[in-house]
Amino acid sequence: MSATSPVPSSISLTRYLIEEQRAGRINPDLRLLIEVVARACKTISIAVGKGALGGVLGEAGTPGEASMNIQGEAQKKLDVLSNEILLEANAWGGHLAGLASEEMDTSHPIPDVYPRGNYLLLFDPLDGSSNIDVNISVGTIFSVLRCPDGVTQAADKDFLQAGTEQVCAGYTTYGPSTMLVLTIGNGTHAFTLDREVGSFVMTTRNMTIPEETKEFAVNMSNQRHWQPPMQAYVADLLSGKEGPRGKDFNMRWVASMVADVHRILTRGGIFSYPLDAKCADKGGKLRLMYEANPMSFLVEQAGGAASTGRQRMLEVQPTGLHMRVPVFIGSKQEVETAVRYHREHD
Ligand code: AHM
Ligand code: MG
Repeated sequence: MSATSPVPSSISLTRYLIEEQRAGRINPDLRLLIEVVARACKTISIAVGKGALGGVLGEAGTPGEASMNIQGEAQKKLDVLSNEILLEANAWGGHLAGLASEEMDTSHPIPDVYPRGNYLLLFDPLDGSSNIDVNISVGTIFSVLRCPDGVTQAADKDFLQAGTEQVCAGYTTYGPSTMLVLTIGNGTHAFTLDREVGSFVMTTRNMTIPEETKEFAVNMSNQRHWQPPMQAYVADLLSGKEGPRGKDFNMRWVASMVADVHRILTRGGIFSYPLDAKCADKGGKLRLMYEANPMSFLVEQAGGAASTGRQRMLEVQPTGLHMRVPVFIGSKQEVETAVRYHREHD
């Protein structure tokens, strides 16, 4: 059972942020930044929720010629729309020195007409977008860094900071309910969107991931492409009670990282996207700066762990905005076990 604590009375995201500001844990600019991202996520939630009625399903671009992002992936209309919503919402507030997104080749400057601030915002505007057209949960992931001193208009190199430098991270999951899960380095907290009132309300303070688990998440169809450590690790998971792990494991795979990590933050588990023969030349499938790092910060703040299999995720030094990494994230003891297999089966 998860040791998460229920919230006694209704605390809106705004109230939570004001209280954190009064306690000296965030400043007004970071508070504004989080409020603006949350507002943009509400707009994305409305677009996602309209589904086919909103005319936003399917691929972007012209028929027969899909629009591609820098990753070489076909963009969905909702990928493009969500990216525009986040860019537009964040450009004018004066809290940012630059933005970067999964959907854009290079970082995005703040237009000259607007003041600039001290923060850098990175996001995956709509993660799991292969699930959009089949009405399965998708989400927005974001990470906030400080802009290096003296820089007012950030360039790509200014974003290349290890995950330990994040001052805030979060995601919104657009599922049966829309939830925002947030950390400013003082625990991980969940807020549920009250659709009638239009505000996020805290529903779990201090999410806590059980240290042990009997549940793993991986795309098993890649098994034949995995490297020896992952082969050995999953073989032992699958061997159940009779095997060296001494217990039966269950498996779940939504193929939306946000949904899979949300389940793990709620009831424990391990999420993995290892190196495999298909993605080894790129370094992995998932992106460090706006997928793995924010999720790792959230999971560590909830008592879990996150690793590449060989290094603590938050200590990886990024070499590019779209750098990819192998990912093992979730219940502490299980992540440590996966890391041990990497040491022992190299
Ligand atoms: P995306 O950002 O292009 O949506 O890709 C990331 C997604 C993750 O949400 C998910 O864990 C993974 O890709 C699923 O990959 P696969 O389809 O290989 O199982
Ligand atoms: Mg993604």
